[in-house]
Amino acid sequence: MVQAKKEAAMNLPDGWDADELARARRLADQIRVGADARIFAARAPGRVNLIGEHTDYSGLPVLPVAIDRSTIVIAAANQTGEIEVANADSAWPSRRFAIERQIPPYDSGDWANYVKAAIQGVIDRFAARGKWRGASMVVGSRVPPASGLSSSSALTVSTALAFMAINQIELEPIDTATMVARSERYVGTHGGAMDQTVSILGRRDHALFIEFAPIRARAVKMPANAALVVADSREIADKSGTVRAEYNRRVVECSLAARILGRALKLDGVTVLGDVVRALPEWNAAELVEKLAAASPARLGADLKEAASILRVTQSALDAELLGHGSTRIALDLNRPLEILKRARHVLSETERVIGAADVLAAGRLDEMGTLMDASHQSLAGDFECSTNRLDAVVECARRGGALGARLTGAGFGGSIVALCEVAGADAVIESIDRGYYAKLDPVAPVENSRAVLHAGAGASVIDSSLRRLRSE
Ligand code: NG1
Repeated sequence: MVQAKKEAAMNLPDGWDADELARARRLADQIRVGADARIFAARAPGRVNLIGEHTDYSGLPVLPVAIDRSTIVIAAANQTGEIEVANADSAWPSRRFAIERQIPPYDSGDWANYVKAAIQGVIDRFAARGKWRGASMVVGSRVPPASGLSSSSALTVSTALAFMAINQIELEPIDTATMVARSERYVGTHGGAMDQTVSILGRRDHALFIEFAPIRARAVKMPANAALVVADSREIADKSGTVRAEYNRRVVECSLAARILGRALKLDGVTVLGDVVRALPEWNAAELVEKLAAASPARLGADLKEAASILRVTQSALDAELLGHGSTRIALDLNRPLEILKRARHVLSETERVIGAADVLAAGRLDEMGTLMDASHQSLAGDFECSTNRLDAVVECARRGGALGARLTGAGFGGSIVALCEVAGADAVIESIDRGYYAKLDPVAPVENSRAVLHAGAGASVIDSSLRRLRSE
């Protein structure tokens, strides 16, 4: 829960354990303000998604956990009216920018675009407010970047919370999630709202069953005997380049599938597959896929002409609706056809799996949960085509080591896998990945940084303090 606390240690929001406080203190020491100046420490976790991959932007459910790795932003109001932001990791250079109605982005790939995204999101949400306080910020992250654990959302959420605190804005957690999810599109990825929502609403020892349109979440207790092994393939899923193009392409393909299906079923106003599912309480994936196959070729020309003709709309109207305009316009590779059927088959079958998984997990039936995760990976690899040889290899090693199920987690195209096992079996899974995967990588980097047993941790929160008080907490 997002909560500003003014009091000392005993009242700190969940997630602020001794380690996190020590990190906050070290970061706060880098900010140049007097010991009694008011500072805010915002903490937002990354996430690992258990199941429900590439469903959120179709408005369909997901089942992630917030992890016990977070990004912390320390912020103090400044007099310049600008945002000055430093990163504790020297690989990410300091940045300074003015708070304007439309903040121009840095070049694609610049880390501070996520900072700008957060600030722009707050400004857009509270557009009527004329004057904004600037802030000096220091960022420190323990969520590994580009590894499918949503370091981007941890940064965007923590920055938004810090900036809101500086400007004395309070918002319900669900509203904050909606705002930040939208604002992250500033970086050009047309993502859903899973990452931001679980980062904000996550609960210790629980997964979150999140539904969309509107966002709502139900906590599902993680069985006490369950362990989550997360292993990074060390293949970088860089969301500022080709991965972003592939991701956005999937968003377009899924929306086209939805529109064609909506038309075939005579449903009004369908733009995402979730609209179809919500209109048909008795739906099932196999039947919907069959209906789609009857209404459309499995793949369509990439210039949207064929899709426009099936949908009986003009190509330019479809282009504007699907690809957007301005700095967030999606570029489509016009040499490749758009996959419609396979993408819809993944999203719809995955939705059935997610709904099943929430019940199975709540009942502690880990074997069945593992089977669903395996099926999810197969569908992501085959129909959604977002796995890679390396991700498949790590998944395979986890299974060989006795995992009950394993799958890529996050957008894919590199990044991490998540394996479910019993607590007592976690070491064997890790050993199998070490031996079967990391040992064969060249050059050999310390494996300790690449895989771990992660725990479901608390969602984001803010501490309102002074340097002096933070030091004594
Ligand atoms: P990651 O793994 O953080 O790139 C992305 C999207 C999610 C979701 C997953 C796939 C963003 C910020 N995140 O996650 O919304 O669509 O892919 O399930 O775009």
